[in-house]
Amino acid sequence: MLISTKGGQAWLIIFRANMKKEKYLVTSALPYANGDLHIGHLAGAYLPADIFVRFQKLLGNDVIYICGTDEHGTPISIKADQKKVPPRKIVDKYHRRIKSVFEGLNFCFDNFSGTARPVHYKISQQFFTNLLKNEYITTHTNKQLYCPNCKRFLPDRYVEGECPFCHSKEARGDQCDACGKLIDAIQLINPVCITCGHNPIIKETTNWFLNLPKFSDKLEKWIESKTEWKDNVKKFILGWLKSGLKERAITRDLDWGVPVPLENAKGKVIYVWFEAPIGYISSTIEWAEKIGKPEKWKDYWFDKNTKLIHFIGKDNIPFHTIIWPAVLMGQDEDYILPYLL
Ligand code: B3M
Ligand code: ZN
Repeated sequence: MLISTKGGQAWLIIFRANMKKEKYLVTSALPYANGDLHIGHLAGAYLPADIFVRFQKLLGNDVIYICGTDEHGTPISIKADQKKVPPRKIVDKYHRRIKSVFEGLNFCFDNFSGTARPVHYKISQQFFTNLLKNEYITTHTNKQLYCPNCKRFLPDRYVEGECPFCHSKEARGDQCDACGKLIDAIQLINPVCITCGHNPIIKETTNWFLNLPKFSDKLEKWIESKTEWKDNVKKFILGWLKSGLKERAITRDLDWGVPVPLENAKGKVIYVWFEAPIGYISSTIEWAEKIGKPEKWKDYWFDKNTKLIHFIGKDNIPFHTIIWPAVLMGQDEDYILPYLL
């Protein structure tokens, strides 16, 4: 490599004779399509990825850069309820705005998709069905808050009430900001539906759970082998594994999301953190179709030589190091696992 300056301009000249090409699949966290991007987003998961991708392309390596908007989950539904419009409208609006910011800044995505598209529904449902067939999914019935006025189960962030610990009157269904404790919504004293102000009742509902304990050994071996990972990330995740993984609900009683592909699961959708990372794959499929080589996505996702690199925010680490790899491990095909994040 050589850097020369000429007329005040710096030129980077790279010699690559006889160097083996490397293969990268680079992704940035899918931003929620419920608001505009701010500088923190850009500096966190996008700018560093863009620099990395441009550099790899300059070196002549085989690299694709994949992204899109995350279009499900309560962040979207709550925004839609507040604005009294269908979620689809929110998602379309912010997808357009986010995309145009990225275009204005000249980010070099090879594809920028969205998770409310048919290609994403199809593959997310296949992932779910496969895990079920391979006996990695269980069902449990538990009690949840249901608003008789809105006629629906209330996701955690749809309820407020009195904190059972510190008695602050403004606790949410998942957490109390006054004392910081995590709450199970049914523990709230005098809960109120934030949409209509009525008091919810307790009702039983069945949900599907990812049997994470079944993946513990495999995950632990895999993480131990990750010499490229930062020490603090590794320690944090291994600590989590050692304290024992719990089954995790991967369906929700909501109407906006990827429908659970089962006859007996009407009115339920797949949990956003189960399907959002699958968006990396569906966006790659969309890219392959766009370039007229519909099978080309497999060259990346099924090739052991591909280095899968996720640029994400700190909060997203547990999802990308436990749940997402488990979802990939439980498939019939040999998907690659994250190389670095
Ligand atoms: N949308 C969370 C976030 O924007 C989530 C990332 C998904 S990455 C698959 O921070
Ligand atoms: Zn209500």
